[in-house]
Amino acid sequence: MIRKFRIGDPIPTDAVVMDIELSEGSIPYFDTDKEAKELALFLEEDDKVFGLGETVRGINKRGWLYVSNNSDDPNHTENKHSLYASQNFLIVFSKKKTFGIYIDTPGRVSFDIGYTFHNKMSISFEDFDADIYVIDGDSAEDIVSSFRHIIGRSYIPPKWAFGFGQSRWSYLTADEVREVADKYQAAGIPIDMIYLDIDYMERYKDFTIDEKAFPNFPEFVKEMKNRGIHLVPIIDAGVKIEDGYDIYEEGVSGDYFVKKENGENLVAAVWPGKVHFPDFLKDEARAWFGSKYKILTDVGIEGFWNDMNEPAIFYTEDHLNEVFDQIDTYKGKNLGVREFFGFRDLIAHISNNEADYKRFYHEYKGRKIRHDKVHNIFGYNMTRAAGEAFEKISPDKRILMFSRSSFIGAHRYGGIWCGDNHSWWSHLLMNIQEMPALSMTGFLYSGADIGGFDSDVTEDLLLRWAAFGIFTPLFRNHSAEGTRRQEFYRFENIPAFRNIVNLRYALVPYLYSEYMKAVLNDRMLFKPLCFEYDDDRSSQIEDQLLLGESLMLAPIYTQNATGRYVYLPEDMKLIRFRSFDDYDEEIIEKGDHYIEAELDEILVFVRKGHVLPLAEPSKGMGDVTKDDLSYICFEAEPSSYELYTDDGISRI
Ligand code: MIG
Repeated sequence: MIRKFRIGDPIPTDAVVMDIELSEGSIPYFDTDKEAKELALFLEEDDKVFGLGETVRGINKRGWLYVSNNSDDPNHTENKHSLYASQNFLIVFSKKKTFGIYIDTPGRVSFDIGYTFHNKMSISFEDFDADIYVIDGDSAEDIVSSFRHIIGRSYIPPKWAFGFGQSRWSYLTADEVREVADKYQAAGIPIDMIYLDIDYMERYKDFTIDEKAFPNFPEFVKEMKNRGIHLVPIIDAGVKIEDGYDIYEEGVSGDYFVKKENGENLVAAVWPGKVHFPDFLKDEARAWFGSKYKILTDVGIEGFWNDMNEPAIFYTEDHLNEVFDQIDTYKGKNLGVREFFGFRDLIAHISNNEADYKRFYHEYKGRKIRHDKVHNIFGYNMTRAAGEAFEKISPDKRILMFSRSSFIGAHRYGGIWCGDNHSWWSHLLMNIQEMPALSMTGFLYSGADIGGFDSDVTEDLLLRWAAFGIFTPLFRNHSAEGTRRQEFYRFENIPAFRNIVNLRYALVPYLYSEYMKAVLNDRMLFKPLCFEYDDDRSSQIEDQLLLGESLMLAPIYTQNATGRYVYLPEDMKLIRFRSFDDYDEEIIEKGDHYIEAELDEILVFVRKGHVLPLAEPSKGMGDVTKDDLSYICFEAEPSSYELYTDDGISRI
């Protein structure tokens, strides 16, 4: 049962696609405090809280303060309150009561979940204007299904996007990209995608190609496709200000950019230098920007990733001028310590500055609205621009799309990747912990940068991370310019990487089938254990997940570990894969076990009464067929598994 309540006069977000009548009366479960702009809930000792999508910290969100305020923050440490997403759906979970709540507002919301007071959850608002959906149901997953039903069906990528993708910020030329393809193919590691980061563009201008570094791009796209590799270019939110650059000129003449109070286009700076931001909230601007993706689809591109769409701002012209004026007042002075810190902070806070988000306006549904009031739906509407355009540009075929910034609603148009993580063991754990919350909020085609984006990776971390990454729909190895190179073929134990990636391809029939069933039936792909098992221990497990109907995962995420403790809520069949066709099966009893796993072994637990279909891996997704499946079963018949298949490319 879903009840909808309204506080104040909310700005619509288009997150919910179903019309639900407003309920009268007060919001159940919570105390509404208008003065404090707060909804408060007493938390019982054993209440757990799940959800909120992409955030820091564990699967159970209790004990921290999360703020929905989409931020380009490349340090996802535990002390942070905001990442790139605002996915305001959560479930309060206990034996006595379990219910869901969705807070629909494009503005800032804080979720103090037992942070200030252990037994209090407080949801507080900058502006007390929101639609609140309270969702009851028989089980946690039931509640998720009801929620997912009202926000509309999750995005469906082309099936080839379930292959492996290699990426790096700093593939500077077509030859460098060719070399990556050559080396993967020489190493016998299947690969389906190579991602193009900002370096493919002419001076970082959206929808352009650097002709010197990537000569005859259409031919290059074809050449790679003939080798079974899709090139997937990045698109950034900012449009370079440059006379003669058609996208910029069209944006100006069409009046498609965000404006300052005085009506001038905002001047900000990102990778291209000075840019204007398209007003993705304005229908015409969204349609215009979306139509530009055709420039690349026309040359054979079939997938994109949208970046910098919080939006990230290195600086605005106006703020920079203010900073310089302020610096002048410090110059030549004997600075006291406080003044010095003030001076230092002034410089440190130039990028993604709070005040800058109040300097510009959108034209949204016929109203002029200051950016900070709708900040969290900016990236969503960039992804929507692409998604809406793809329906016209490519009415028959699916196009791959995922974004950095997100808001519920964007899940209908694309997936997300979890942004600039680090090559840290703790971020492998974070990747594991983010997946169920992303399933809850509808972002099914998602994953994190395998191996970590920033910092230098090590071979053991990359092996363990890949051994988890093969289970996430988006399976992409991506890293930052300046860090240790981390393509799999660069390491000593190439056979281990080959076996891991091969296993991914062997798993595709299962992964795709479970993915599609989750999309079509509004189900979760990744689940916390306690969504299926009602014992107390299951509700406390923070490092094991259920994946689809058949599998439990217990990834190893600590350095130098040759095994880990695994909790089994029931008997399961452990499959120890050394490669897709070299594995042992062992039935493990319910309870706690220390399970060994060498660096080149991958563990999968098959649940009782369930089936894992496996394919022969291949050189790439082009060859993965539904013929010749083998089945690993635990007290089940192969025929009891409902395998979803389709042509993998037609829109449905
Ligand atoms: O300011 O395009 O999260 O994946 O490699 C950095 C360069 C901009 C941030 C993205 C990352 C990408 C990088 N981008």
